[in-house]
Amino acid sequence: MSAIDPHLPELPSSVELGIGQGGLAVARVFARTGTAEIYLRGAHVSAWEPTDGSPVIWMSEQSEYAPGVPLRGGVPVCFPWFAAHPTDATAPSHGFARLADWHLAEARDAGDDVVLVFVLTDTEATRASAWPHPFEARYTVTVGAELSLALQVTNTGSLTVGFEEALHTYLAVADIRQTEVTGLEGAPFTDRLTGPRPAETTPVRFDAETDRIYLNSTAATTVTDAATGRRITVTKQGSASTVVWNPWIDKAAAMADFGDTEYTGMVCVETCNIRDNAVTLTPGASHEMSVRYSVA
Ligand code: TA6
Repeated sequence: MSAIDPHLPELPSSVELGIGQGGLAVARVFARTGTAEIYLRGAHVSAWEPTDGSPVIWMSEQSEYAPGVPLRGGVPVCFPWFAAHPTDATAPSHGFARLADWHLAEARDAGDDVVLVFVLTDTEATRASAWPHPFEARYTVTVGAELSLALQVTNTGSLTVGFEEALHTYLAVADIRQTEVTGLEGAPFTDRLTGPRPAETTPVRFDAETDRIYLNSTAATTVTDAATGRRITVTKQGSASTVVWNPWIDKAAAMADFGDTEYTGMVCVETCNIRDNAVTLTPGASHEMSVRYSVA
């Protein structure tokens, strides 16, 4: 039990709970091999930095930290739908999970790493939402020389349910115009701007707004940042969809919480189960989607 909050677990010295931007509760993590920050709003990883490297997770300087507004950058947890809700125009983009206050259920040292477990269960608000089902989501964040994220969803209701999910990760790059994403060659994709596209044999490169959905793709990907030589490898389990996104100039300028020139410093490689790859859970069943980021 912690003196700070009777519901909190005992915290190891490597984890501090404090107040971050906008007065929001934040967990600051100091593992021997890496540091991180996770806002309890949305269980939102907003920073991760291996001790021998530079920041890997990107956050916008313009991000808002206000109720009802998702943080811009980091790792938004998108659940139980992806992007706009298919039938309810009033429903928030990418679901309610990233707007909800998650509970820090566990925090412990694990060798050189630190493990935190955040939990979100159905509330009056979610039961009144476009997805009113009972559920428990457990999100395990492992911080160290690598960053590992695992989202486990359990159907605690009596009906079979379907949902979409995404760890919508913003990765920091020195220059998007010298960045490429490999691992998706040979996979057909849908470009949200121009529709279904045939597989390509070349890496994904960026010279315009890029918003690609790869379905039935379990491949690991690597983001190569030629300007610095850094490679970020994204390895996933339990995920059949990958999204690659950069807003480029016009869309960046159109977003109030995204600096007009910030598009050059980020790329989203998102670990998902969306559209045809949505998850179906019978009563009592669980599903886990996980992803690991390593830097070379
Ligand atoms: O990740 C792709 C995407 O669906 C883009 O179309 C863009 O809308 C992005 O997500 C950000 O969505 P948000 O609701 O966070 O502004």
